Amino acid sequence: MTHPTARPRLSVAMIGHAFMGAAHSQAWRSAPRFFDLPMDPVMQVVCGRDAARAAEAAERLGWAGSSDDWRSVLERDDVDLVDVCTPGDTHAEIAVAALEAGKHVLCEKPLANTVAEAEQMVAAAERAAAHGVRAMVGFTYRRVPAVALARRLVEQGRIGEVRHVRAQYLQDWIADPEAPLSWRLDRERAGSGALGDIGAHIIDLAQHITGDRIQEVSGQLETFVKERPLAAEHSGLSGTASAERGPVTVDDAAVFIARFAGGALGTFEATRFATGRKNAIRVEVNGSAGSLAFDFEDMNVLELFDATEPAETAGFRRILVTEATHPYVAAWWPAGHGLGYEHAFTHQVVDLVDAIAAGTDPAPGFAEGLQVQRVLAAVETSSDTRAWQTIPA
Ligand code: SOE
Repeated sequence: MTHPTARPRLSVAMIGHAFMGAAHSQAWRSAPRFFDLPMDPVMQVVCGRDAARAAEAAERLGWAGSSDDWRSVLERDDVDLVDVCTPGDTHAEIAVAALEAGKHVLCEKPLANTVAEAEQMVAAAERAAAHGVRAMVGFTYRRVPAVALARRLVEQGRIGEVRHVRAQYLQDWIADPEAPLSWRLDRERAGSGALGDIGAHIIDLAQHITGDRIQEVSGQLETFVKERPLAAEHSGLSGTASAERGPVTVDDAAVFIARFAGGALGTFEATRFATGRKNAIRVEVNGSAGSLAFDFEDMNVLELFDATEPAETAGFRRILVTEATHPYVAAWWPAGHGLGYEHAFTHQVVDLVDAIAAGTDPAPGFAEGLQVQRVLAAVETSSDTRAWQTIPA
C-alpha cells in the first residue's frame, strides 16, 4: 500500500556492502513496498573501498549509484541519511562525520569498538538532535515479531516481576580450527569477538525485553583457537584459507552472570563454538507470574507459561507469532505464513523512517548503544581481573 499523495524523499547512502549491507539493502527496498511509510526512501548511493566492487554492489543490491569515497558522499546534498554497515573500527569516524554533516545515521551494532568511541558518538548524536538529526543503532533482533511481543507482554505485566534472564547467542561458524581469519576475528577491526559481535545482541535483547538495565557483571572470555590460516578471500561468514597463518586476537566465546538494576539475575553466553547451533539466540525470562522463551532458530514462535493457570492444565504454550495483531505482522502474509531473518531489518527501517518523519528519536538511540558498550567493556575487564564490575548508570 502506498500513500495517495507524494511523500517527502529520504535519500540514503549506505557505507559497506557485504553481509550487513545486503541485509540493509533488502530492508530499504522492501520497507516502502510492504509498509505505508510517511517518507519515500531513495537508495541513492552505496559506498565501498574498491570502486569496481562498489559499482557491482550497487547493481546487485539496487542502489542508484556507487562511490569509493565516503567523505565525498557526506558532502552531497542529495543524501539525507547515512547507513553505516562497515566493521566496527570505522563506525565512530563515519557516524560522527555524518551527524556533523547534518545526515541522519543508522549504525550497525555494536555501536563502536570502545566505550570512548561510543561516547564521542553519543555526544555527536546529542549535538545533531538539537537540529532535528536522528541517530539509531542497529540492534535488529528487537524487531523480530516474537521478540517485540515478548517485550509487550512483559510491559503488560503478564509474567509479573522479572526474576531471571537466561540469554544465549550460539553459533558455530569458526568451530573448525582451520576456518580462516576474517575481520570479525581481528581486535583492531572488530573490537572484540563473540562478545561484541553476538553478545551485544543478547545484552540488548535482555535489557529491551525486561525494560531493565544490567548493573553488574562477572564474566570470562576464552579464545580456544589461537592461530588460524589467513583468509585468501572472505565474504560474510565464510572464506578460503591461504597458506600463511596469523593470530586470533579476539575471544571465541564469552560467558557472564549479571545483576539487573531491578533485582533480576541474568546468565549470558555468546559463542562461535556451539557445534550444530547456527544462529540460536535464546532468551528465557522467568517472572513471578510466568515465563517467556524465544529461540531464533524457531523465530516465529514465542513460548509463554502462565503461572496463574491451574497446575493441572498449566504448561508452556507455543504462540505462533503470525497474527495480524502481533507486532509488524499485519503488513506481511496471512496467519501461519512466517517471517525470516531479513524481515527484522525491514522493520528497523520502518521504525527509523517513522521516527524521522515524526521528529522523534528512534530507539535504540546511540545512548542505548553506549550502555551496551559499557556492559561489553565491563565483561572484558571482569575477565581480565576476575572481579565483578559495575556499569555506570
Ligand atoms: C556474525 O556473527 C553475525 O553476522 C553478526 O555479526 C550479526 O550481528 C548477527 O545478526 C548474525 O551473525
